[in-house]
Amino acid sequence: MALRLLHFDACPYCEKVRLSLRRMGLDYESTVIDPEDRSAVERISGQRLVPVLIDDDRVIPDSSRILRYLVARYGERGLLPAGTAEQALSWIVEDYADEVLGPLLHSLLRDRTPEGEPLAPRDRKELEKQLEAQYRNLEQLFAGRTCVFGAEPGLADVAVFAFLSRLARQDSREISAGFPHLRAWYARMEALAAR
Ligand SMILES: N[C@@H](CCC(=O)N[C@@H](CS)C(=O)NCC(=O)O)C(=O)O
Repeated sequence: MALRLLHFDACPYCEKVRLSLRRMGLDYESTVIDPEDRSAVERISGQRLVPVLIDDDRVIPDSSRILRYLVARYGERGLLPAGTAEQALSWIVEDYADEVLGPLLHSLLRDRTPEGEPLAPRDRKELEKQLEAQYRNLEQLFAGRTCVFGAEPGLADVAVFAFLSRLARQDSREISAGFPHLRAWYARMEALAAR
């Protein structure tokens, strides 16, 4: 087995894959990409987005495809919960993180609409309200659970954390004290990320 990951630090999709690889106990060779120079990514994978996983002669772009490949090739290794319904829900949460949290946080961090236009103050306020609603949902979830499923972090936790942690890292924004259970879960996830 010779896994290699093309990635860069500030990319949440890459963080999702890095943390999943760690959770699965899979070692990999790291190739850090300059976000301004995609030539190596394009040469290797035929497209410009990271992350890209290379496993011997296989080249796999797209974080969700990479994770499905890893599970199919190497087994679940703690990334997925036991039941099939919970496994399906884990993938659904992973998709939610990519499709809801990702664009929302991207707009807030760049202060731009998804089309690249500067955010008007009213639009920014609306996005902040949407983020607050996500926090409220997650607070309720973690008020009743240690992790999304079971006692140990899995795919669903990793996916949500990969995006929320961008706000802390790129904007020094902390989750408010009004969401104590979400904060406690976040601290547990930070410990996994620091391992
Ligand atoms: N759907 C892709 C999205 C990956 C993605 O958007 N990566 C960003 C970095 S976080 C990127 O490479 N952007 C470069 C660009 O848009 O040109 C995935 O899940 O891997």
